[in-house]
Amino acid sequence: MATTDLVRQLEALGAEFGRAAGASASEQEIRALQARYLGKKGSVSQLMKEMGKRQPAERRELGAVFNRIKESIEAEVGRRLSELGSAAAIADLGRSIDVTLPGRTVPPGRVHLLTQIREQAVAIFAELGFEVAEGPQVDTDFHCFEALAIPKDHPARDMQDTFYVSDEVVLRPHTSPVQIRVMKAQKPPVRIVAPGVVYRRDDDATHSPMFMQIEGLLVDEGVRFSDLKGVMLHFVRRYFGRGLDIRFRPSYFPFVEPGAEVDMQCAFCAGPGSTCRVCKGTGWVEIAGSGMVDPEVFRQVGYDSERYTGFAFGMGLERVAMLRHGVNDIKFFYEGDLRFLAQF
Ligand code: 2NL
Repeated sequence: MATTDLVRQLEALGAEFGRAAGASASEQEIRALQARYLGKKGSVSQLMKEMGKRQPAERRELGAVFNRIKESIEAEVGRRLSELGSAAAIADLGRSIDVTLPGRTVPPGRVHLLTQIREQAVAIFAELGFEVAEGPQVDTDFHCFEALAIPKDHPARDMQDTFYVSDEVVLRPHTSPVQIRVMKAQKPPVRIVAPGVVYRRDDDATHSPMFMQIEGLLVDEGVRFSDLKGVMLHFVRRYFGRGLDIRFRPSYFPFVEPGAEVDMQCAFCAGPGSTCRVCKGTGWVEIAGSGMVDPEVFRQVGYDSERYTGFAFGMGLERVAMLRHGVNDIKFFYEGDLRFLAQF
């Protein structure tokens, strides 16, 4: 190729670059274009390979042309970049911001209904001198069953009802193991409530595999069933208000003797004979299980059952919350739906 043709072609590439750069719309585009001309395999670089085949004099001349084209391409890149930059800055200045728009408010959070219920229940028992005790949610067969005199063949120990981690370790199905631990650790008098989550293999409109319970335990000399009655009555009156009454129905729990279920008058209806769905027209709703601590439990924790007596009770907190607020499905507590939760 004649030197003059080479020079003409280089000039043409330079001009071509100028037009393409003028039409490019972003830094990325310009950089890509630059690589297509000046990169290792770029069109300008390819032509310059011809230079090697020339005599020294021609080589000098071509070198000068090459440098001029290369510099003009680089200058063009710089020019277009600053052009695009100022166009962007101007567009930015042109944006209008409505400073009168109200800000986006972050709604305040709130304490979950179940937490409120638990705190209120604890506060009511605290008025009677009960202290809060806590313990692990994963506990041993001994703390959950054996120490409570629950026989080996009792249905509660069945795999159908309890979540087993291993033969000897379970997810606690009640908070009684907390009380067992406290009794093993300290002498009477004991006056505690154990609130917390418990686990059972149950799942329907009124049962959840994980739910919240509060149990109470009072052990001292001379504790009687009437003390239990007074504590339960205080709780119901403080929690549900008004002059609601309670009643005890004989029932069986392996860890108490005698045992009783605690009912309170239905807060939703006029009483027996109504069509109330909450109490099914009986006028009473069950709220807890209770009883006098079985001497076998005292033997298991090393208490002298000749000297001490005690009562215990257990309540499902979801049930209490459902009764108080007219909630008809336990799943509302766990779904995290603000349309429900924000009402409390
Ligand atoms: C229910 C029944 C109950 C207890 C829990 C208890 C704990 C110890 C010793 C004796 Cl350490 N008893 N707890 C007693 C009777 C009933 O709960 O239906 N709960 C929802």
